[in-house]
Amino acid sequence: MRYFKILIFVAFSFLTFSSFADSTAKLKEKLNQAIEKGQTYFGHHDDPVYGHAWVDDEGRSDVLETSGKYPGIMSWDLGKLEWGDDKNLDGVSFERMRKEVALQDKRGGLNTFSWHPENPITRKNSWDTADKTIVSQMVNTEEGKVAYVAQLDYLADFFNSLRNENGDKIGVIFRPWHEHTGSWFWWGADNCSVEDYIGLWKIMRQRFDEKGVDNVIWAYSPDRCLDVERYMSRYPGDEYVDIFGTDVYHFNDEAGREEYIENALTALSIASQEAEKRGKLFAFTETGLESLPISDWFTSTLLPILQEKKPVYVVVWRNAHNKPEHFYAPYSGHPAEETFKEFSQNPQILFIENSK
Ligand code: BMA
Repeated sequence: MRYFKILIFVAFSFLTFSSFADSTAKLKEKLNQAIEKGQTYFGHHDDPVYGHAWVDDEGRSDVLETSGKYPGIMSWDLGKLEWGDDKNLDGVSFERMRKEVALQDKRGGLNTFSWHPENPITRKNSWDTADKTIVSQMVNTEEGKVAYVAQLDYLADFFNSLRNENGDKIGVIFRPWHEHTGSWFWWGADNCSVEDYIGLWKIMRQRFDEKGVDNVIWAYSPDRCLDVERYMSRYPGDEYVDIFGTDVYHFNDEAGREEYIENALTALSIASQEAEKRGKLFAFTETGLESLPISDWFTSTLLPILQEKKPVYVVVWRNAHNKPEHFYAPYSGHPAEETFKEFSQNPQILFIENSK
């Protein structure tokens, strides 16, 4: 009887472990294959749910309409899921997001998530930094922790619900608490202590483990850091991070081009060094030039950076449907369309063929 119990226990552990291994192992394998071939998945935020001057048309994508292919990686945001809302902060329905994640997985592409939450204490948005005690309350007070964990439960349920046609979980990337080395979010450097920031990660991971979330791999994504001390200053620890990321944007059009290239190369070198030391991956977790005033930006500016550094993926930000200047990928008819297409045909850059 005793042996029987042990046998059952071992079988059960194996089952749990293999289901853990399955979704994230598949994802890691894909990422590793790209690295071995020196390839970079190209990503676009909210790509198939809206674009420049259109919203909610199924099957559309500005990237598809300009390059003939879907992005290799879709980027999504969970902001407002922390209250159990139906739609995120940019109006994307979570139901639709779930469906699109499965479609992208079926196409052979990847999915990554960021989170711009409202804080659980005063319920102000991510950019409201007036109260510098928010993170400390979430991490150090019983009431704050309970409120934070209640938010996390919505996220955990959502991740657990990401399934393919067979009902198996889909492995995805999550990069919570991003750009924390800047101070524009309430979890940013000037708005909480190092220990409390790391506490956000610890509580999150503990809760996700309790809720059985086993299909997430984790990305750390400081904003533009030009030295390793700053980059690593709030690093939560090797057990919390799988991918070393960095967010670097191109500002000031042509005048800012050299500076952007330098900053991106420096930040990516730091991310890649730290990743390599630990046998982990690194990625260009967010970038872009708003409105693309440099029409060959993808081939003249981004491509050389990717060729030199070879991050496993790069994500450009969203093409808003209701803010005409707020776009980072070209749309049909935009002057950057032609060279974007050329970029998409480069064998190093991974897009996904449209299977329709
Ligand atoms: C910012 C802008 C905002 C958006 C936010 C979260 O960079 O695109 O309009 O609400 O990201 O997606």
